[in-house]
Amino acid sequence: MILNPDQLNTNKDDISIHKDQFDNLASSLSRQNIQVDQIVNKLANFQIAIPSWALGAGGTRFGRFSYHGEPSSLEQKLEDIGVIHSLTKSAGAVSLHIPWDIPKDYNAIKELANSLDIKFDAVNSNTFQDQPNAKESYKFGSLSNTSQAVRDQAIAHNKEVINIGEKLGSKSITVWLADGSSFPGQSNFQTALSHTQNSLKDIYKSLPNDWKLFIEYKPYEPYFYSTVIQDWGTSFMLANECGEKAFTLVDLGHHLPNTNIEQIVSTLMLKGKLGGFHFNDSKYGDDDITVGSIKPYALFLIFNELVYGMENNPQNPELSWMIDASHNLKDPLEDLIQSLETIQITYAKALLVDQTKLKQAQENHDVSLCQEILQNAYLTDVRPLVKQARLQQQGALDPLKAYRLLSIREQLIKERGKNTVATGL
Ligand code: LRH
Ligand code: MN
Repeated sequence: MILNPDQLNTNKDDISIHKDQFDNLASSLSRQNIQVDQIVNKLANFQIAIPSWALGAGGTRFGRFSYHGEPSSLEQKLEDIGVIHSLTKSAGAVSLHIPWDIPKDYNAIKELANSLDIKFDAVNSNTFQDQPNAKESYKFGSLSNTSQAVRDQAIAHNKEVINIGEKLGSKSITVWLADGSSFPGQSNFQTALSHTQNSLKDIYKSLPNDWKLFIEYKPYEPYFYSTVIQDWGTSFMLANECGEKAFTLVDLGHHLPNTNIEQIVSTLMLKGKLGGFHFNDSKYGDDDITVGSIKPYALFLIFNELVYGMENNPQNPELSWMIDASHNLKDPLEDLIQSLETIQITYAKALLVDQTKLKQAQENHDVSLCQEILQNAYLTDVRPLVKQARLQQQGALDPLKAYRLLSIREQLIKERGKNTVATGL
């Protein structure tokens, strides 16, 4: 399914209402010496990678409720991302998970992605599941396993993932390890960490010069007592040991309750070791639900540190922006459209923060004014800016509304039937 721009924004009233709202907001922001065009351009250039493993219905150990019309091939997954990108103009990249999404025909896949204006962001390795006919099992770990043979198999897999990424034009690999233990005494923490360090160094040696290695941390799940790469500090330490092309990846759902994630982000940027994000939201665990659906202000505080860091930390490279979600209830495409919208809105609010005034108030210990400056930006309805950025690129004024008006899910079911199942989580 390919969408063309003149199928969008057919309701002229919506356009004129938007114009009024945008003009009002733009004039009030200009009076505060805010460069509205700059913000709109930053939003237009802000592209977020869609996870190839989140285009079908997710599930839990208690069950999975299929969503009809799911993509059953990488080609169909790219088409679905193409639909989201046509509507939002902010989903111009895909993050593949290997082996769930190994291309059969690399040239065909690259041509299709190119025709849909989709780039290949980080590729993800998978040493948390055993593949059919695999010689070694990852049941008791992969890069940290006590068995050299298992570690070698996992290292070889990661090198294969880099090769696949190179053929597609990707420039980074994300390594997330399930490795850990579910019972006290089950594993020797030091041995597990040393094996992991040496295995990552081995993988790092195969990294092309212009590539990055993202080390993703997580406190628990699938194991419930310890995780080898449990927190940002462990990932940061492992990245430093590997070298200048290794960075920490922050998955928002990978923090214990009430963790100050914005402080972690600011620390990693100051140290030049923040590689990128897996955006999602959560109430309790790694729930992988719609971005900003539970803690929108926390996401704003994270973006405030990102904006400060992008202005003040040239030592930190350009970041990789990716969503990592699992859809148990919503239409996967609607869920991703809502997440993209929230990320854009939150970035826009953070760009309204007067960083100079805030720094001054912080220097003066004017605590109340600090909060006023932050919340003035947070409480500004920036949706006209996000809509303007989309309109400038022939996207939909209201992507979710357009998705429903065009009956895209119904068309996908007609094309693919009710029982197709997408690979992934
Ligand atoms: C682990 C994780 C990781 C992916 C997986 C799909 O929880 O966040 O990023 O490999 O989800
Ligand atoms: Mn993740």
